[in-house]
Amino acid sequence: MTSTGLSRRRFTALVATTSISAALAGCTGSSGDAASDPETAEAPAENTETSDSSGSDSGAAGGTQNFDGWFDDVENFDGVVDETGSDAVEVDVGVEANGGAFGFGPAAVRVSKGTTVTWTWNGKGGTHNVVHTDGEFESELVGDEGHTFEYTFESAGVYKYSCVPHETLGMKGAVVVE
Ligand SMILES: [Cu+2]
Repeated sequence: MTSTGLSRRRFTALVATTSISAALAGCTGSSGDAASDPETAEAPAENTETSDSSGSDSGAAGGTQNFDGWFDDVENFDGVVDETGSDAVEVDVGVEANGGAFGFGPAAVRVSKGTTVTWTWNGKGGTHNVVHTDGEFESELVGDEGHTFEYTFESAGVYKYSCVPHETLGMKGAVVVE
């Protein structure tokens, strides 16, 4: 029985080594095993970023989400930017809006479950933060250009957030996760 145990162990070791090198090959972008790359496979490059017909064509519930008035006083809210299918989504902090550099750009994005959203400060408008209304995430309060904060959205839902110092001016945002 000892020999069986041994060879089994060697087999396992061999498999482990093989999958590691396969993974490495995938990372370096060698085109050999592209078929199994989920990132390229699942990105159908749909360009709906600036679709402004959000009201008319989608009869689906939430097609014309008003976020319970969350965006009523947000000058730069221009519908929900569809980023579903992207696994990395960026939002600018401090875009020109709401009487100064007090906007999130875009104010509202729709992403797929598991997406990491990265907020990047552009250095304008003083200090900002990114604070979820229900406390699931909260960034530092900073003004440095290039500062980033990221959060990975694992559950479906609507996540409203704001920059606390400028919330009353309309510096508010939302991430819709589906
Ligand atoms: Cu702010």
